[in-house]
Amino acid sequence: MTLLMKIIDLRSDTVTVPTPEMRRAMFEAEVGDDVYGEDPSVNQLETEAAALLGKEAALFVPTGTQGNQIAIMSHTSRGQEVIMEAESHVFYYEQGGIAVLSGCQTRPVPGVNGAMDPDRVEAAIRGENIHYPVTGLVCVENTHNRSGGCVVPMENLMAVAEVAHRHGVPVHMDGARVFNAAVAQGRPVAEVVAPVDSVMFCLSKGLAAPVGSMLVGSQAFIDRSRRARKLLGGGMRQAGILAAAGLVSIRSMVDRLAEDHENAQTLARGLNEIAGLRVDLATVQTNMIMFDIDDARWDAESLAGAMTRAGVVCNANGPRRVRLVTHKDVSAADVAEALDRTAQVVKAGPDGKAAGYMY
Ligand code: TLP
Repeated sequence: MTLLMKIIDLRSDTVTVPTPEMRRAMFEAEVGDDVYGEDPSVNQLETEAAALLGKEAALFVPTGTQGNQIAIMSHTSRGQEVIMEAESHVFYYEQGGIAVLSGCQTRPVPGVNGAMDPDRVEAAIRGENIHYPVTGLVCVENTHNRSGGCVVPMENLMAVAEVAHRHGVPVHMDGARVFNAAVAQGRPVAEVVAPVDSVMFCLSKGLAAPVGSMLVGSQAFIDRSRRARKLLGGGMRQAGILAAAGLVSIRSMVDRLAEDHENAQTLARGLNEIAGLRVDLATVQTNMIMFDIDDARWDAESLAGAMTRAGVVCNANGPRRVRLVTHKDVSAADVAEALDRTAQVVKAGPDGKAAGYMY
């Protein structure tokens, strides 16, 4: 007899698969050629996304990375400097796209749980001097991935945006998970993004659409962004097939993010009780957990590998740090099972065999 082990995939909320409602909407989607502006489903998604975020216009883009890079291209000119948090996705995970695509240089400012000190942002903004590059943009990230999904506090966002705007510098938000930030704070998403000029948010993460992100901002910004998207080869044709799922995401997948946040709390508390693992519970604010490994027998790669072989699929996020992400395809029962398996794996050690599990 073969016993099949359930795989609990906690690598990212990007692994969520579309809901039956999304698949139906995709099957039935009205479509047209979106490069001609004739796809009704894409147009509907862009209209609803702009309204939901309280901005003038929106653009459907294939990925979050492309959305961020288009935003930077649209806000800046070559040779300018872009200020961003030192652990942010645009700085850390986008292959230096800012230099390659926008011809700009980066000015990382260290943050605390993703929040930059507004005074340090102000100090980093260039003054008038013929030797200096011009500061073209400030980027913020909310929620902040590398701090474990922390919410950037509203007062901090407002203070950073106020400083930038006072110096005539626009602000872009990498809001890949901005709906998690909104739900965690119990605020409408429009309020969370009100201080910034443009926002990228992902449909394909916790909101569970198969593909796609949105870029939102002023009409003039979106007009420039539409040209930049075409330049990057991101002008899609009958993209309404994808936008139809995105519409389900923004209409009906937002409120349930609270469940992912509850599951993350349970997971974090459970992990903290496993000898040798440590979670800073104050940083568990949305759907991510970073845990640190104190047990000297393990490093992050070996433990993430052993957990993965035990069906708790996860990634290392540093030499002794592992990241886990909850999402709609992980239930409360899965969380309990993941904790049980993880406890067994850690206890058994890298050379041991945890009873019942193949690794
Ligand atoms: N993040 C992915 C990986 O790239 C790390 C993940 O699994 O978390 N901004 C933020 C804050 C992100 O976390 C991500 C994806 C992106 C942008 C890029 O989105 P995609 O993957 O759609 O290009």
